[in-house]
Amino acid sequence: MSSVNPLDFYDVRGQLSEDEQMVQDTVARFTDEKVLPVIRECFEEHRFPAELVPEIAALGLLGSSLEGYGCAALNGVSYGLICQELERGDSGIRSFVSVQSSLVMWPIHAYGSEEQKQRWLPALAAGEAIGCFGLTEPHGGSDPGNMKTHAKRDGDDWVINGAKMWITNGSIADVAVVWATTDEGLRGFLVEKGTPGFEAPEIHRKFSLRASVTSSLFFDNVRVPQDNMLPGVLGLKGPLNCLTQARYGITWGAIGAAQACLRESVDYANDRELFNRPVSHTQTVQRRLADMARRITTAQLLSLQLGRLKDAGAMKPAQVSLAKWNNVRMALDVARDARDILGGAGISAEYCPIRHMLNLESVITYEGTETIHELVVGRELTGVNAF
Ligand code: TGC
Ligand code: FAD
Repeated sequence: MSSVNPLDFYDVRGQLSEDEQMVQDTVARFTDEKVLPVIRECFEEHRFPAELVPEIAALGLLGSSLEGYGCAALNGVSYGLICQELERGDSGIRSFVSVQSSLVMWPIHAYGSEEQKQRWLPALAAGEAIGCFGLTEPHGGSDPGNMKTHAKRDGDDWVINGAKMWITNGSIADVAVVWATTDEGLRGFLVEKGTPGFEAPEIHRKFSLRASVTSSLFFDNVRVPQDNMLPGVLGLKGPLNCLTQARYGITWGAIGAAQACLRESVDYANDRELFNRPVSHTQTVQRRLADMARRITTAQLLSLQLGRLKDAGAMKPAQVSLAKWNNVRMALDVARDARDILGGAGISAEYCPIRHMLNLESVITYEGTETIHELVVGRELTGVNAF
């Protein structure tokens, strides 16, 4: 039998420290024991499994890279492995952790006042509070520089008007990190659930990320005190820096989804007998499986190197764009191919490829569409902004 691990062809695990391996094993066990048994039903019922949040928090997976405030202070590679193992279960679970960690806790930690950090970070790390990140607006998410939501100073308060769309965790969030234009430039605000004029209705009828909550946010003269403004950043680089953290995690997460699809394809092709032999004994199917392994392997090596750069403080946004583009495209192609290798069974939720495939249609769109990331790399190569 083969001496290589089909899901880790180049032994990326051998490059991990003992601590990193322990993180991977812990999250893998959680996915196998807690996520996989419920996720198919959650996807079918369009339900986020909120009952898993306390355990996700107890494992230290929320804000895992942050220091202090009850956070685990793990390195960037460990955060990547967390995303990979969670998304092997479902992109919706990884999404929950990405948003809470990279898009809510990270900006409060990086840009918040000490009072804001004390108020929110321990509760968010413990899963006692949930957060969401409101950047995208209904008229076009790719160009957040053209933001319409605005906040106007009124004495010691700010008054926010506008709307956000496609916001993960929106309806279940206790606090929303909301980006709005002001007379001074773009600013971030913490808007608490229940603030008069603030509504967060859920978006229904999704065919993707069905095990995740996605919402609109509406702000009708929402009054928040000056103390709820994030003092540490002004301008579009504020939210874009958060996206760099989350996109990095997604590069790893996509690998997990693809690994689940490859595993299912190999098992199915070994079992399925056609023309008096397992379909895995045909050259065509072997080439397709080999191609999946090739693409997963290159994505793994990309994310590992990106993680090492991140941990050395040397990771650049354009490098994250290249990996987000490559790895999510890889995972979506692998999921579609896996769906086909399973034939008719591939359209059934009994098997994971169709669920991953549908989820990855969101993953390739959110956190910057594939085109946006191609154009970021193009701009890096030419120096010309072609957006
Ligand atoms: P541009 O002029 O390029 O930049 C404005 C300022 O931002 C800085 N910057 C970045 N900083 C950190 N990380 C990055 N990736 C950055 N990219 C740019 C830049 O240096 C500049 O700083 P300064 O100091 O000079 O002012 O801005 P632009 O308007 O030309 O836009 C560039 C573009 C198109 C790349 C950007 O708008 C973009 O990334 N658009 C895509 C928007 C997006 O990704 N939205 C995601 C919403 S959140 C989400 O989808 C969550 S899903 C989560 C889940 O469920 O898992
Ligand atoms: P548009 O920006 O309208 O893009 C439409 C098309 O135009 C795309 O194909 C795009 O690639 C293309 N395009 C754009 N610009 C150019 C160009 N210059 N040249 C050529 N083509 C171009 N946002 C948040 O703020 N917070 C969240 O928590 C969040 N969660 C999400 C969860 C889900 C399930 C989904 C689907 C989205 C989520 N988003 C979130 C929004 C997501 O970030 C946006 O959908 C994404 O940024 C794209 O914006 P858009 O949907 O408005 O598409």
